[in-house]
Amino acid sequence: MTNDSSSSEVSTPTRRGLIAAASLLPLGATALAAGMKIEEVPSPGQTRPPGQVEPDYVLNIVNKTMNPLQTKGGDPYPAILANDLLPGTELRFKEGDNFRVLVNNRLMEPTTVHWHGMLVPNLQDGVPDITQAPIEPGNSIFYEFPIRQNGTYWYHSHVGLQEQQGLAGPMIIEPLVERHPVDRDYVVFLQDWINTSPYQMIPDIRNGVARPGQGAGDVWQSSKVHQLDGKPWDVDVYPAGMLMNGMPRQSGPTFDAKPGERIRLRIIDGATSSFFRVQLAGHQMTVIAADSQPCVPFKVDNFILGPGERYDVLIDVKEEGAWELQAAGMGTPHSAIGTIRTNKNKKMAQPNSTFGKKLLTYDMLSSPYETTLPEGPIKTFTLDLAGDMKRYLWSMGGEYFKEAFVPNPDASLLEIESGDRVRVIMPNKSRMAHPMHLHGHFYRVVPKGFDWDSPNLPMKDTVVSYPGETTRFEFTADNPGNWFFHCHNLYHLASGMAREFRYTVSEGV
Ligand SMILES: [Cu+2]
Repeated sequence: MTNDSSSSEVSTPTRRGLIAAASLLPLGATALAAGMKIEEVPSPGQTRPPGQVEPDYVLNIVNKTMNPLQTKGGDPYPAILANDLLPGTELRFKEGDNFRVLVNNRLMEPTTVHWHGMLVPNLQDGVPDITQAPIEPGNSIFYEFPIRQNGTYWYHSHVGLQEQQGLAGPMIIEPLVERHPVDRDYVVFLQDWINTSPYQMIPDIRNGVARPGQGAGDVWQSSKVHQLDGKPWDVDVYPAGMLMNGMPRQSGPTFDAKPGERIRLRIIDGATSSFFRVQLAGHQMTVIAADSQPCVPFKVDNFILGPGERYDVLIDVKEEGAWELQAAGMGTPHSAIGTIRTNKNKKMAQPNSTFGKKLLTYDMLSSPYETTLPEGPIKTFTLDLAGDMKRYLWSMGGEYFKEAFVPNPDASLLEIESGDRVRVIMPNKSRMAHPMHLHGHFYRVVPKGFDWDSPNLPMKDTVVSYPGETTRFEFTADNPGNWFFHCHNLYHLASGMAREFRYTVSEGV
């Protein structure tokens, strides 16, 4: 950091009594400490006093009412957005740059923003009560850290259920050296939407309300629900519809192309609870990265992503035409739809109603370099993923994390030490798929059929654990702090499905 004021310490007491968020506050703290109103915090391009660091982006977190699915007869519903946009402003940086983002909370409630997949210093991780105090109404936080990675990421609120109200957006880090030069590079940001209050969902589920999430004017066609291999895909919240880059299926985004071009799609599941199965009419897709991390390129007909996951794919456009890009919401009758087209007059080719056979599975992902971890003391955690469906509480390792909808939390810390080789084994004893996300680290996933010693296992930050299966991963403890580890289904998180990894130091050291 170049800002002298960044060294000032401001202690922010939290529930866990540990945290000092101070060194990440150069701009906002300075402005606020000087008694400036929030409106007076300068925007990019405005002149600042010498010595102050400019943010590259300002995210104003605001309320708005909207009906993004264009539901007939649906009343606009209160949304929470970054810069009035759904999804929020795309953040784009270059590897090696400093990440400098000013977040202004212009809501009447607290918020934070988490930078999903970023190897941040712990205090910049944006998790209330674990790495920082929530940003109170009218307050600001300046997040700043060096960027030492590249690829496709996203950001989202980590307070309450604000993510379901729209507070999420894409974040792209361009590499210093591009492995896959392309003619066009598009972001495909997928979200689910409900035309009602997300805070009603868990009470409704607990009260046995049919199809929580369905509001006035919403349509749910049971005969058209997307399944996997003819098996039901369980959902507990029933979205009103899906969005691609904030647009509903009837008027989705168009991605222009020319014959002969190579296109990169950065597909991000920024949904609250929805998994998507993605296919493109008339094309296979070459997968080149999973959760920002490169993989040996391979072709698939389609893939499933869970909330938090990202896949980067290449498409070679061979001829004139228009092709539908479908992201089918698993367990729902809804899809987000876009079009890749070379010619405005062409009729759009639609994908087959049955998905192509070659579905991406984790055992197809292979890192282009060896990912074997350095030697270190092996620490193994076995954490059952389970749900108490009568009370609608979700647990990891039989314990419930303190969250809004958890009456009696008892989750203990998962204690690790720097240098540990941490192994996590998660038998999924529930009927639902859980996208399990670890903050602040990438881990190597050990798919079925592989063992801990396999050299080229894929690196990820979010892994889907399927019902009845056991998911395994390992990481080196190399980023000290308190790190959230949770299911990225927001309703599962809010009802207990989370734990905290905490770095400790052995006595006597
Ligand atoms: Cu879950």
